[in-house]
Formats: sequence, C-alpha cells, structure tokens
Amino acid sequence: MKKTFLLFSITLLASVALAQYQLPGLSYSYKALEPYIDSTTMYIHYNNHHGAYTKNLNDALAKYPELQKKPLAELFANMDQVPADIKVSVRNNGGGVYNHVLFWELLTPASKSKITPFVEQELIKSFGTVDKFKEAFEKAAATRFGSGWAWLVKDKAGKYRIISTPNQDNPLMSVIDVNGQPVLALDVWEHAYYLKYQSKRADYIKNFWNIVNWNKVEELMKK
Ligand code: MN3
Repeated sequence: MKKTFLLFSITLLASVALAQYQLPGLSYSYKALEPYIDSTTMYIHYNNHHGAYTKNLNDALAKYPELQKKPLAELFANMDQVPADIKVSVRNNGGGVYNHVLFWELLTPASKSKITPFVEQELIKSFGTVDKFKEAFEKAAATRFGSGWAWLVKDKAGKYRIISTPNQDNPLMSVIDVNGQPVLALDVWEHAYYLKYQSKRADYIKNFWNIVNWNKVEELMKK
C-alpha cells in the first residue's frame, strides 16, 4: 500500500516536472469577444486546438529535459540544433503554443480596443496611415494560402514588416526569411473562424480590428 502510494507520488511528480507547457489563463471570457469571435469558436480553439499543441509539445520534449528548460524563442532561433526526431513537432506544436499564447494576449473585448498614440505614430511613420497599414495586413492575411498567420514584425534593423507564414511558423524561427519580434498576429486557420464566418475569411479579418489589444501591441513594439 505504502509502496504503491510512493510509486504513485513519484509518477505524479515526474509528470508534473515534465509537463512544462500549460494553457495560459485568459484575461477575458469565451464570449467576451462577441460578436466578432463567437464563444463556441473561442472555447474549441483554446481548449482543443491550443490544448492539443500544448500536449503534443510536452510529449515531444519529454525525451529532452534540457530542451524543456529553454524558452521556445531560443529553440526557434536555433532550429538546426533541435534534435531531428522532434524538429517537426517543435516547429508545428511549439509554434502552435507560442503563437496562440501571443494571439490571446493580442485580443481584447471591443469596449477596451483603442489604438494608442504611440502605436498610431509608429504605424504612420512606417506605412503612411493606419488605414494603409491595415490594408496591407489584411492583404497578407487574406492571401495566405491554406492555414497560417499574418504578422506585423519588427525586424532586426527595427523596421516594421508585414508578412504571412504557413502552418504554425512564426518570425522567431530561423527557418523563416523575415526574422524579428512579432508585434501583431492574426490566426487565419479555418478553425479560428469557420463556425461563424464559414468561407468568408475576409469578413473575419475585417472584424479583427474591433478586438485588437493595442496596449499589447505597444508593449511588443517597445520590446
Ligand atoms: Mn489557431
């Protein structure tokens, strides 16, 4: 009996120690982004999709405790050093974890979504007007073929660039042409919008502007 309990405790401790990545808390409820993102989509996206990336990443890293201790950004920056047997999983599931943690933070209820003077000035300096920036970002999101993301990236020279990436790739990954700090991200996988918007990806993209957390954008721009 005692021995069983001890074994159970050790197994539990080991699994806790290894389960490095967890779903983050959300600072708003599933329905808080309505009518732009519906609560069912939020629930499934967060628990099932983000949940699966998290579990799969932990499973992949279980064999490599030394990699678990490294921040994902460090693994992404040195993809060539990630062991061959988990490289694809780190790219897909690690990307899935990182991108979604960031995405949830970049969203906020419409009542709190207000562009800050700092962000406005930065966008005007780089793109002429905020509307021109939005137009270019929307185009990147709309023209990403299949599943992926649209990004505003501050590259290593400090220049703002709009790009899109396939799958769960992101601008921190050494395998991507444009590297830098992501400052805005939009998930254009069908799982992010299909229940509400069906094939109308463009409507989902337009509505994204109602729920952007511009305070977070400012924080990332200043990073
Ligand atoms: Mn997603």
